Amino acid sequence: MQDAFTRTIVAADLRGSFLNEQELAQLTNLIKESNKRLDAVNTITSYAADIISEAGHKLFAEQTDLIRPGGNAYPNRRMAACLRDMEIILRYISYALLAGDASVLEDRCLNGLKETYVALGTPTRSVSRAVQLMKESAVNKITNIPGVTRGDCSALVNEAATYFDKAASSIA
Ligand code: PEB
Repeated sequence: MQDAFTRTIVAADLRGSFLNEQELAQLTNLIKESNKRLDAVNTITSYAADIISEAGHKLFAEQTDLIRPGGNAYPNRRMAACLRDMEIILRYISYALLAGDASVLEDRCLNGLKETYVALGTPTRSVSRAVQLMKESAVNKITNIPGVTRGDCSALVNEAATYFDKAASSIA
């Protein structure tokens, strides 16, 4: 598992050189913008239940077969497993956003996940859609954090979106 700092250091060490100007500038910017990052992570963390519930409702409204007898979110045991899976994926995305690096998400969550769903007979495209719907909800929450002054958080929102996209495309 890496973060933006260790990733940069590992790359510099491989070259056997000091951090270059560009690397230092990127890390300086990361520190300068770190309050926004923490606010965003805090938002995903504290609104996790809402994000999962909103995305779940949309998924089951779009794909009603999932909740009918024989569907992959029927009966309650499977529904619970599905919501739990969404929570696990969202949790790893929140770690990646904190770290500024996707490796924790890739190594500890996505590695082998698609194969697991194929083996379980869980429709991978539906799980992928669930992740996209969580992205929509999370991006909305991050851009409208109550009690936090509105500023330019587009870079951070874009970065968060890349982690959701990575998860969605690795499962699809
Ligand atoms: C991945 N999910 C399930 C299982 C595992 C995972 C390993 C099998 C064991 C179990 O049931 O606990 N576990 C999960 C995960 C990590 C992990 C993400 C990451 C580290 O360790 N059903 C649907 C939707 C979808 C869904 C499309 C979006 O209709 C999911 C939610 N996952 C789902 C379901 C099961 C499951 C298990 C229904 C139960 C499958 C079954 O028992 O038939």
